[in-house]
Amino acid sequence: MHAPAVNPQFLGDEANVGVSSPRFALISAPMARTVSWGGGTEAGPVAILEASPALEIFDDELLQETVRAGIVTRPPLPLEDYDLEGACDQIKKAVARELADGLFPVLLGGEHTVSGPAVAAMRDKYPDLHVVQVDAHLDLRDRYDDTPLSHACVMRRVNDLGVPFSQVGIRSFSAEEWQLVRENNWRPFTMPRIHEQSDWLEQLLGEIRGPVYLTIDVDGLDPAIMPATGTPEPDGLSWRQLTAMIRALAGHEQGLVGMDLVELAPRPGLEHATFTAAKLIYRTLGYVYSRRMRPV
Ligand SMILES: [Mn+2]
Repeated sequence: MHAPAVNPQFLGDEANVGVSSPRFALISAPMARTVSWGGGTEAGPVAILEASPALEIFDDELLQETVRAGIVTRPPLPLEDYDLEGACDQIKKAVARELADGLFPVLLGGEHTVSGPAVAAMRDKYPDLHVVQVDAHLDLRDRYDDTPLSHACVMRRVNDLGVPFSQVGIRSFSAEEWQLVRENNWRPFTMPRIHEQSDWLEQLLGEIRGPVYLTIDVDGLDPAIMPATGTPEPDGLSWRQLTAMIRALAGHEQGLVGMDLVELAPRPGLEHATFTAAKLIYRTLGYVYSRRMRPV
């Protein structure tokens, strides 16, 4: 199977604003090889792109047309031509290409595995990179289903790279993962912590020194608004909690330098979830484009 002749574009025809040097590049990585349960994440990128023309290009919070920054959509990466390692290498190269051209990469998964090679490319350009992971899960297993490249291991691989990270929205993990957290004195922003500590966002900003790569596993959001994912865990982040966090990150010191959104598994009847993912991406790009806002 090869990519269809016509690839949908983020925001459809409204993305064609004639900007000579666009700011943002969307890269589709429809990988779903190590999925535990549910499945369907390979359909995430095209579903987001196809839903996106329904967005208002005038952002209702930022009161700006973020599309004027220039948003280009690349053809989907031909990952089916490669084994798992080779596919990860293609993702790393694709992200590195955008960075070399001065664009802000926006990677669309696919399963969470795709974030590992993206972070590797980002770290090559930004040695003091900090990863902020939005997720229900720690994803700190060393191996899962006999592979170190499982979606359930992605933050362990980020840790192997020596990149510091903060984890937000956490509410599902194994005993071994929690032991690793305790041994390293990591302090993930679990949902109980977020509910109990009203200054959690200031605490998060306080851990961040360098530019931020944001990886959003959509299961970090509450399944009431984001049911279309493989493992929908109750008691997740609200839209307001998540967008307030991203707004603060974008306005903090060196801000955001790249992002991904992963683990969307579109389902018939749950089109609002796909639309929510598309709006979350557009809102995040809006925060990056407009650094006028104050953090927190
Ligand atoms: Mn997850």
